[in-house]
Amino acid sequence: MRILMMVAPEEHYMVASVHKALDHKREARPLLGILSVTTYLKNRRPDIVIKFIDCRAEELSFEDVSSKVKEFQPDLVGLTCLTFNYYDTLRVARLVKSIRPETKVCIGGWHVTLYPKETLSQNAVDFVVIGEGEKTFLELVNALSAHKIPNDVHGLAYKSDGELFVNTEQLKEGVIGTANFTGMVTPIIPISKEVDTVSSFVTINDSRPLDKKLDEIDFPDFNLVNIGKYSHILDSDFNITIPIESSRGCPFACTFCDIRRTRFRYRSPELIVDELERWSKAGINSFFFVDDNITVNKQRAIILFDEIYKRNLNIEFKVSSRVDRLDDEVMESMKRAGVSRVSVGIESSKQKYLDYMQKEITVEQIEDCLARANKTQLPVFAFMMIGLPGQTKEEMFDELKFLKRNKVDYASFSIMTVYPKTELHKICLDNGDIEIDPWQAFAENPVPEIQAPYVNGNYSPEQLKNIQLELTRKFYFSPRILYKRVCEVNSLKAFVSRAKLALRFLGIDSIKRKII
Ligand code: B12
Ligand code: SF4
Repeated sequence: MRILMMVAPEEHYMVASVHKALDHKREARPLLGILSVTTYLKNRRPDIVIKFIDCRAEELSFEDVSSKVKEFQPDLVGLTCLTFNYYDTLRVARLVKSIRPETKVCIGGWHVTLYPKETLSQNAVDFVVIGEGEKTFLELVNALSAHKIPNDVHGLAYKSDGELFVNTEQLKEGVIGTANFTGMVTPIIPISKEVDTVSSFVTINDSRPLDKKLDEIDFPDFNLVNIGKYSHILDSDFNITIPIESSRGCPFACTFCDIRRTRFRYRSPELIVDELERWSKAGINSFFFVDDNITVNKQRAIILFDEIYKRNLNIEFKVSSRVDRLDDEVMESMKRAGVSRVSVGIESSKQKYLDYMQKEITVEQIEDCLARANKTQLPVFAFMMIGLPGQTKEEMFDELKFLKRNKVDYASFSIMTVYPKTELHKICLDNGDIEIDPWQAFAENPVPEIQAPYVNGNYSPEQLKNIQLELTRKFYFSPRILYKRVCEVNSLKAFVSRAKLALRFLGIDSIKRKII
């Protein structure tokens, strides 16, 4: 059996919470989800020929995909999909089928987890993996290579003889809190031009509990990708940064977030540090923890950071947390271990907006946390939110003063965006802020360009994006921040990249492109 795992080329870029000039190519990280699924499979089925291509990082086009498929002749293609690359992912699926109709196509990732039925309604898709994919994909491959119908593979949705089956392994386990499956056999109505004309049915099997610990899941094998192709615009020396996952899930309730109220599970600290040590011995000393909230369990986090410190690895790494999970003890252990940046969702300096988002924190807690981070000399990246319901331009600009007053080192200003099937999405549909659900329409009938819905009410999407750009420029071009960033530049490569970023922020590179 020959399996091709792929990240689709990025041709259509959906504008969500970040202006294109700020977001596009700002951050190229190896995608842990599909890498993790591939590694898990590779380690258990060495008999299978597996190829991995990240078209985004390799800057491959759809024509390149065609050649690769013709050359490799895969029996199964695995694709990863967020809502933002659904359109391009489906294009790859259709391309594969047009070249080799007998090849099976399986898609996993957040978007299809939220919309399995709609995704399977597309002709070119044979299987959808719902939620975490390592075990489900292995079982699917085992079934296919044994020529069996994968009807006992939990977490899998598929078409078979014109029928559509959904095995909802993880739906009831809180991986996606918005699941509304009932356990009954439910006919679904054809929904788009792409839909199969045969009648389709959904079958739901019993759910299977998620593993409490993540230790059974192998760390992704980065030898599958060309690691030199990835970088982050804010990485100080533009050395290779490896993403690493120490936990999954977050019990908090922020309404805009998909991870809201999902069960927190983690890897053993020793195994995580073994992995860091392995990479540091190979010459890599920069890491980015993708955990939604690494300090959900403070004791576990301290054990992890202390273990890193004890092993004297001489590494630096970035983490994400919440202001209410960062007490002095946690911050000191972070600092000792080598945390170079801690990202926190501050979102707003106004209590009414924090409450609206159900952040469950107060402005006082934020200020206290920032003061202590300063004392510990722990650089903070503040995730700020603008475009909140009814928020005025003045209020948005007030956030700059707040960040300056609290000596914040890095910040981004996302426009509040209603992401699919989040609590915010539900609220907006219930109270009529959104009359026709754009995400449902997109899931059923994806179009190349779509503007994700905003909630502000005072300003148009264009105006909000301009405010966002202005805020970002004002923040990063303030003398205080400029000085800090210049001090960080320690190589020519870093200087050139920073200069390019600065030009992009100022809109100068787009003017140059227009002239050319
Ligand atoms: C790190 C991260 C980023 C990084 C890297 C992106 C990346 N895709 O890794 C950066 C900072 C660049 C980023 C950017 C954005 N992100 Co982001 N990000 C994350 C985060 C925190 C972790 C991703 C991760 O590595 N998870 C760990 C891996 C192991 O899990 P996984 O990716 O889900 O993969 C598992 C399954 O999905 C499945 N699976 C995945 N692919 C495949 C493929 C196959 C074949 C199979 C079988 C299974 C399978 O199996 C995997 C293993 O169990 C997630 C939240 C989260 N916890 O997932 C948000 C998340 C994915 N991001 C999100 C959003 C909204 C964004 C942005 C739009 C934000 C913005 N500023 O505009 C941009 C979009 C960028 C883009 N153009 O795609 C949303 C996505 C919602 C959606 N409907 O698609 C999430 C879920 C967070 C949220 N807001 O709720 N993000
Ligand atoms: S704390 Fe972070 S990960 Fe948890 S629900 Fe809020 S935004 Fe999502």
